[in-house]
Amino acid sequence: MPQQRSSQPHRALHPLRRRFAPLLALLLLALPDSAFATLQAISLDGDFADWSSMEPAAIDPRGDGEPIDFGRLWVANDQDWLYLRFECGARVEPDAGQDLRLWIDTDNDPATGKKHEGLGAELVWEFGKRTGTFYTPRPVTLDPADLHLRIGPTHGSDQFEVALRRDRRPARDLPLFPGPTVRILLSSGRLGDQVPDRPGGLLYTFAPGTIPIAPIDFTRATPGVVRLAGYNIQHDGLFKKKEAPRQEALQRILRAINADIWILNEVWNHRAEAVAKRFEQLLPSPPGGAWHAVRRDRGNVIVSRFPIKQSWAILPQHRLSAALIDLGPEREQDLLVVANHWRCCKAEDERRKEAQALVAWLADANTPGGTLTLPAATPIVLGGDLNLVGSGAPLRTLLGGEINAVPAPDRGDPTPSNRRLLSLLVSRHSDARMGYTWRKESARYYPGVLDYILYTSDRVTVAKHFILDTRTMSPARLTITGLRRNDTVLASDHDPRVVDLLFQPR
Ligand SMILES: [Ca+2]
Ligand SMILES: [Ca+2]
Ligand SMILES: [Ca+2]
Repeated sequence: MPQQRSSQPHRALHPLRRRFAPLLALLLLALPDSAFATLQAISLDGDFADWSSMEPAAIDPRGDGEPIDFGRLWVANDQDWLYLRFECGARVEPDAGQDLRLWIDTDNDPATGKKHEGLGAELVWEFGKRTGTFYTPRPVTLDPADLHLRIGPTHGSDQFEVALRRDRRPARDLPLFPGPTVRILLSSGRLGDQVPDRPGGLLYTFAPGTIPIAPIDFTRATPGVVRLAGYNIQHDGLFKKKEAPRQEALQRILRAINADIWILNEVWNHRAEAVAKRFEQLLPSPPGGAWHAVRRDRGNVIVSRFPIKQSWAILPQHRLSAALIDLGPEREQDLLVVANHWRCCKAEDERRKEAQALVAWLADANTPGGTLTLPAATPIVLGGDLNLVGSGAPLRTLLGGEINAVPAPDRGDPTPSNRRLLSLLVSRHSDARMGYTWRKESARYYPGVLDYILYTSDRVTVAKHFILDTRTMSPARLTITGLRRNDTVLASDHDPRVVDLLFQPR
């Protein structure tokens, strides 16, 4: 007679987990199966400062799993979203190359759903495959759009924040979250780690209440700011004259933002002069003013209400260029604007090359000699589509390390006190606690931050900043700002980023 087999596959224990098992059992006995409930304003932007005041809901030991070795897990909610943050002990890419799974028993009933570690999970999400299953009880395959699943960052990281929309009905009009209490578990493959490391996962009760989202209004922070916007206009979007609704949407967006300096990506087939002329049509200059534009690579155009003094191509055959902008007699210094549109998708090696070339070029600009030398501590702002999926190493190149330790010309060798570093600007949508600048349903990548702004904080102060996405604006706010719900989608597959900059007066 054949041996009876359990319907639930046996989970093989990692040797390290086996070693920790007795200690874990003791720890778990001491822990009550208490329900956590935390109402918290989380911004889904790949930055974790918004979690810093919270205690973790579960702590898994280090060294009991590989390659993913879970550490702490936090859970929170607001009126619209369930949020998770977790540490995975190793840098992994959210959309590939790992077996990270989220199990949620969404009705807190072990008798329904997919049986796993004491849960009856209605939802199983496989991050690396960007797909999941909803057990209704019939299994239904889901994609990220079915859940409005968001994850950040969307490049390699050793921790992530995830959001799931609470009001989703992923299949057969059944609610994703039918009740107030759920059980949550994260796992990593057959031999991997899990958190919490106990049957039944983490019991979480949605905290009642509402945290209003204060809209960021589009008026300038103060009259003295310089407003800069970065915008990938998708395939020469400004010039698709036959696409009237798109042109109207673009015009409403340009007028709502009303920036002084624009970093445009994907101006493939038009000269800088044509862009300046088009800007005069869409966003006319005041009397006596004029739009200036420069194009020094194959797709980026820098457009400015201020005169452009000089410009450079930074890396031949790549979309990387810079312009020195004269901010007028009332401001002490010129502004160096760097336009970026890094190589897409799998071209990680090319993005590394672009990051290294940019840092080297900035080091040259900040140091006497070489191909160019800027006046000491010239303010620098970088913007554009960095296409940062993959490892995230190119961003780390930009943000730190000796390669970016540039001495001010009059201050000798770099020391920690006189390094010029680039600061990363983390923004949210004007009307939502969301940080993505690109979102295409059912695409190969999760919605994420592809469009960046970085700046030298020693001579520049950021006075206001936001991402414009009309999909996350309320009807009332659309009316106030002169926009329509589908404008950002009609105009481009990317959202514009906006920043108000303050400079030292003369
Ligand atoms: Ca965040
Ligand atoms: Ca662990
Ligand atoms: Ca269940």
